Amino acid sequence: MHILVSRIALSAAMLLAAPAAVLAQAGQSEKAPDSAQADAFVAAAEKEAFDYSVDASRIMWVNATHITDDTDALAAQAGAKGTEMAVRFALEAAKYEQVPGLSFDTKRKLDIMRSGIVLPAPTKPGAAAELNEIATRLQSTYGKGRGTLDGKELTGSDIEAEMANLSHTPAQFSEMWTSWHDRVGAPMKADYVRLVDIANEGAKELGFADAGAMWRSGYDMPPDEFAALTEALWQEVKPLYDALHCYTRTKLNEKYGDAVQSPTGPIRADLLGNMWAQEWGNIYPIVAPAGTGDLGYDIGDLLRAKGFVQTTPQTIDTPDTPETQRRGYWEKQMFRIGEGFYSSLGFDPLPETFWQRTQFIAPRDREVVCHASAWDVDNRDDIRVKMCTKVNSDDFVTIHHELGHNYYQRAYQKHGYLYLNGANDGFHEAIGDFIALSITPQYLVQIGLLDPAKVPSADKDIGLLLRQAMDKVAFLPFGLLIDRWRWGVFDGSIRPADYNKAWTDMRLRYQGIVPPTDRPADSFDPGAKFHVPGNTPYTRYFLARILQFQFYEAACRQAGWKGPLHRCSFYGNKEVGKRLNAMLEMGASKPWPDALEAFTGSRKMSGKAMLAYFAPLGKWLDQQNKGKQCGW
Ligand code: X8Z
Ligand code: ZN
Repeated sequence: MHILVSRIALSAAMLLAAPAAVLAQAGQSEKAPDSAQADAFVAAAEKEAFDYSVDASRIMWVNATHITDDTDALAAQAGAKGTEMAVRFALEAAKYEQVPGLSFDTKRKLDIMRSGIVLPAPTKPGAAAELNEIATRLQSTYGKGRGTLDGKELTGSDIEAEMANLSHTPAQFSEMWTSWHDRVGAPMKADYVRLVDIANEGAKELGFADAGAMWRSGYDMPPDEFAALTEALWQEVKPLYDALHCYTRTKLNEKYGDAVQSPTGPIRADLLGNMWAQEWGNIYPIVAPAGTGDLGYDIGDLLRAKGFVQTTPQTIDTPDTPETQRRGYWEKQMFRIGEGFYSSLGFDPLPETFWQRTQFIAPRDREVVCHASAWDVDNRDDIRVKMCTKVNSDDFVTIHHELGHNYYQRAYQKHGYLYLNGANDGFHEAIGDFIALSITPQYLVQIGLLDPAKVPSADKDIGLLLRQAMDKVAFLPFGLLIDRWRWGVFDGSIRPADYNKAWTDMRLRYQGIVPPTDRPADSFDPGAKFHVPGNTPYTRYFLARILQFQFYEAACRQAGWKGPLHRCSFYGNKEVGKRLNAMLEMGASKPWPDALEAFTGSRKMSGKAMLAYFAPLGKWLDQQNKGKQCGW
């Protein structure tokens, strides 16, 4: 999580190193500060933040890959130092904002300092420390979380994989879903309530209405306009989601019967192949179109057929173990395939340290945060991933996602600290996903995973699109609602007594899903999703779902692709790589519409590319749904 961890900790924490000399100068001088002083403040702040971030990233890495009380204490301490630094910078930056004659970059960097803190704390003594102790405890609690299947405990990454295993019964899905939400989420509630109070107090001191308003202010437009933009994008794509929901509900009803899944109303959340019902691709076999639905391959099966073997706790290394039988060997090879895609576009190979320092699989002997993240530890070349990889299709895609973060980080490394970021956070999340849209059957043939005779014929197009839509389209309302809930929590319209009810209500309103079991009023189901205890803003993933199709459509146009959009792969296209790199290199140095224009020619985020990609499926779904009462 550089992005997740470092950048969060960093933006909160790191931003902050205001050089004492500069501050004294600004504060003591009789005259109002001038633009040269503003420049000096920014330069000194960037240096202090940069140095802090390297130390802090190392501490956060050790904590996330080796959770103990001691590493929690160290991480909380480092986080507190960073929060204090970031708040100090934000307050100082405000003093320079009105100075006449500021350069574009100084003004932009002052803005970033003012609003780029995920969890601000008030300046009163002890507040940053308490906030960071809570934030660390929440993240580690999630990392150590367990659910059960048939009464036996499973880790987070194991239970996530089991939710995708269609041989389980509805009762087993319900047990996994309920145990995970009860055991992981519920104990976090008191900490979360306190965290919200402190962060809001911090946001107010910095001149924001609440912490949610700060989150909405990082998009080169007023926060209200940003909220309206997300709503407009959602309305654009919602009809496609509604059609997919309707069709999927019919198929689940056919498979499980009325007693498990009613043919009308909401869908049971635990039947969709994913703990959070955020992506539904794993139940593709249940919804596949009759006759032409069998795509003939699953990426996990293809990997296994090529000899990729998933590491298990029973996999033992000894000095004599051949390399291909060592723990993590095959998972590492999956990353080699991902690297190969980026290399084919002309990006340099990953550094040797990537292969030495990445956590490829869950260690056997200690607790870790398994949720995948990409890190840039030294803001230079020490890029790595932390993942508990499994040999399956989801993780094959996630590897491309994480590597997208790492290549982005490397592309913008020449900038000053405050520009070491995506054009906006949605861009950072979209890069690897857009690359992964190129994992077409033909691409799988090119890299030797799929037999050329098995490439699905044109009559399988609807199946291919449906398989993608189950992941991409199904995600949209989930991508929106996590922060809609947190925005409400931060602005006080959702009170602690109603946290869970408001969450369940929003899951119903946006996604049309219901929990498999009644939820006690004091449960805390949001805590069972990593990004809530991990304090990672989530609207970025909603934006990324939209943006990745804009990037993909542009890349396929650049590549001169003439066939159906979803069959396009720009693997090996150096021209696309060059143009992509031009956007990535910009980092956060320009407003995001400039970056979007550099690669796509457009300055607007729009659902049109996504709708164009899925257009044939949209028509087909409407036919399937004829005569059905859609909605819930
Ligand atoms: O958290 C992630 C990445 C790390 S930035 C694995 N994603 C979201 C999630 O898992 O909820 C990628 C898709 C959405
Ligand atoms: Zn990501």
